[in-house]
Amino acid sequence: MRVVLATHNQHKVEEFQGILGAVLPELEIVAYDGPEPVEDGTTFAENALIKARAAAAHTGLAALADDSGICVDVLGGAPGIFSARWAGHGKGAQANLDLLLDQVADIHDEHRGAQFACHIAVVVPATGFETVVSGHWPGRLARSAHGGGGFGYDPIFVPDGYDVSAAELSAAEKNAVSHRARAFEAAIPVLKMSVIP
Ligand code: ITT
Repeated sequence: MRVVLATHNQHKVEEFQGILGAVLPELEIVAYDGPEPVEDGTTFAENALIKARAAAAHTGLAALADDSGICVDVLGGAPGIFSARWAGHGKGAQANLDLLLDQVADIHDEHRGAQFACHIAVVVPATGFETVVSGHWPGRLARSAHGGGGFGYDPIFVPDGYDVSAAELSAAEKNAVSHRARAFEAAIPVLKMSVIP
């Protein structure tokens, strides 16, 4: 069964394959290379649906999309849906991360709470089925970047229960406990019901 994954973020593709490959081997995940829709939703869920609908409409296949980001308590949940472009369009992950560290530089350790959020939309054009599931990964912001694994804000995110950043975890460890893994826990029964014959 072929399912199109509506992302242009190669790191997400690898994490999807790492998480899904073992659990639902009957799904063949194909990367979406069609036009990118404008992500003008106001929530993770709206943006995930916008991306999945565009890929489903373009390919005719069942589509999955992930909208995700980091939400910092003292910033009222920001960067949130703006995580990919927090320092401005096209500035890149390092600039985003540096800006966020600057913004919380004066914040004491006990107030540096943050969480990653991942919303996964499932759109099945053949039946009109649509849904969005989510997962969260609580933790706190480090004072500086550590580790070379993962992507995005991983080097400055210390998950609850760990003394190291998410970028210091192996891919398998991150894929077992991350926001994306938790969203998939919710997505798997939905995929079994809506996509797999
Ligand atoms: P697509 O829209 O093409 O899927 P994108 O990277 O633009 O790719 P989002 O709009 O969902 O995707 O933005 C997600 C951003 O949130 C991502 O670029 C990272 O900065 C951050 N992010 C999401 N998941 C993350 C993770 O597991 N580790 C670190 N940072 C993450």
